[in-house]
Amino acid sequence: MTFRLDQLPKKKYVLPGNAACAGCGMMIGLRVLGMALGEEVVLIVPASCSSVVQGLAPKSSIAMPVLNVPFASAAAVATGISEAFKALGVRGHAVVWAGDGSTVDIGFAAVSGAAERNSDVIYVMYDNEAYMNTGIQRSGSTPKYAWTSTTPVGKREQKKDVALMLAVQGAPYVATANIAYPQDFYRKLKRAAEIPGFKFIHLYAPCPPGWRFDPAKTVEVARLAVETGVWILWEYDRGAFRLNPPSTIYRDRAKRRPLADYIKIQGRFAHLSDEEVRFIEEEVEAKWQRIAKFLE
Ligand SMILES: Cc1ncc(C[n+]2csc(CCOP(=O)(O)OP(=O)(O)O)c2C)c(N)n1
Ligand code: SF4
Ligand SMILES: [Mg+2]
Repeated sequence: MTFRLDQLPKKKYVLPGNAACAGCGMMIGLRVLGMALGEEVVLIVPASCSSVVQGLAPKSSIAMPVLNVPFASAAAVATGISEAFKALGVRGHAVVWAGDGSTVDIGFAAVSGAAERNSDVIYVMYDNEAYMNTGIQRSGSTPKYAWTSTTPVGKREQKKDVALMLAVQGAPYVATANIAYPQDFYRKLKRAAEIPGFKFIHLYAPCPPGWRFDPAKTVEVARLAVETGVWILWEYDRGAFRLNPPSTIYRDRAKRRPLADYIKIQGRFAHLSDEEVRFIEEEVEAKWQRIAKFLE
């Protein structure tokens, strides 16, 4: 199913005047989530930028029911909400909207547990690649070499591929998405809503202050991640693993833009040597090779 951006629903579920920074990628993603699921959703939000920028009820900037929950509990709370919906005969989706820190680190046991129970939950992890709300600390999802306030000379460890981990665990639907491709994200949310059981969407969401780039360039940075092959759009739909456009093009390394185009635009990578950039390029290729094994 393909459709134009102007064919997406017009109603706004994220209201103006919220406290997000200019150019916040996470808020672009949340707007799309509202368009796709806004009428039938309870959002479960662990501590994060999302829980802060929404403001206080009754003047919250999120026009959807929101349950703000402790850090590690989001997936477990969502299981409870979805079971309550079933018991009461309520039509609706329990949707977790969580950052990378609470998902890949502190809350991962609950996430993996919900996947094991196959709880009827849509879990969206918006990935700004650090603990942004508390001052840009590195998370398990921060990419190697990136500056954060706790990795002043660059992170030394690899980024966790949490989506692939959950696909391997056997969750019925797992996908990656990117805020520069809202139609793709919208379609994936709609698809997730059709499938019973545990669904996980890993959304790439740049953060201008945390990644140190001009807030006007959020969508450009997000698009460059796909065009350089750093971010791969794929979905695993009940056993079928496939790439999604435009990542289908970038499987061919020769078609990718040079990685430097992505690196040079972000201050968090300003300290990298050319050798380190070449090294990351090889790691990007290694990730493609890993994904390719699932496509065979
Ligand atoms: C158990 C616990 N530890 C630490 C905190 C402090 N805290 C609140 S938000 C946050 C950062 C969350 O990072 P992430 O999940 O990536 O979301 P982001 O802020 O990037 O949106 C932290 C560490 C907390 N609220 N609870
Ligand atoms: S710190 Fe980053 S993720 Fe948090 S509100 Fe600002 S731009 Fe958004
Ligand atoms: Mg984060």
